[in-house]
Amino acid sequence: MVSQNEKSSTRLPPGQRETKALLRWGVDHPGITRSIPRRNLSTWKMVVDGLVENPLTLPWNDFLKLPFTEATIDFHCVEGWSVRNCLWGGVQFRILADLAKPKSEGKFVFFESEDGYTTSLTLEELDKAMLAYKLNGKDIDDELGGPMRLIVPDKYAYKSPMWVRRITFRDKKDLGYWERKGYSDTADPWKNDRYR
Ligand SMILES: Nc1nc2c(c(=O)[nH]1)N[C@H]1C(S)=C(S)[C@@H](COP(=O)(O)O)O[C@H]1N2
Ligand SMILES: [Mo]
Repeated sequence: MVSQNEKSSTRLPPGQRETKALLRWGVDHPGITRSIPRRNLSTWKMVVDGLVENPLTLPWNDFLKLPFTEATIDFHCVEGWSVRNCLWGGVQFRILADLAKPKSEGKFVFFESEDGYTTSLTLEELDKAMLAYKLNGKDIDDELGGPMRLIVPDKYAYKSPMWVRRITFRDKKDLGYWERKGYSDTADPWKNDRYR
């Protein structure tokens, strides 16, 4: 198997062109709502619930205590732009899943964000995902999904929700915002897998 890093050093997925920086929400392109959710770390909480043995409600300070890792990951928007070598820092999704202890039937993970955006992935697809709060060594700006967003390597970016606030383990697949509108649920940029 070719790793993400080997792939990114040689080529971009089909139909993608390189841009230098991530597009800022509400500045470079419109989101699903006009307004950008502004962080309030004193009231921020992440909820992990559904089919888990141990539901979690993590305030910001507790979230920061989870083990920190960094990874260099390319970013591919389904509209055709890619940003190479983003250095994301945060908590591996697996660490949070291990704390929440999904039941055997809870294999479908549904994400809800502050702006009403949703997406979903299987536990297997989330194996290398990160709940990121740093980008290139700095806190992630509100315009780029801060204080915390999911980053899923090797999926189009609509599978990387910004401003995540709730993660629910379910026993069936429920489609997210763009997937319901016709975008691919598997979203593999290397297969040009854009539409359902
Ligand atoms: N909450 C939320 N997350 C989202 C979206 C959104 O509208 N709301 N858009 C997705 C899409 S289509 C893209 S390309 C990226 C954009 O991320 P960026 O603003 O960091 O470039 O966020 C993804 N995650
Ligand atoms: Mo996108």
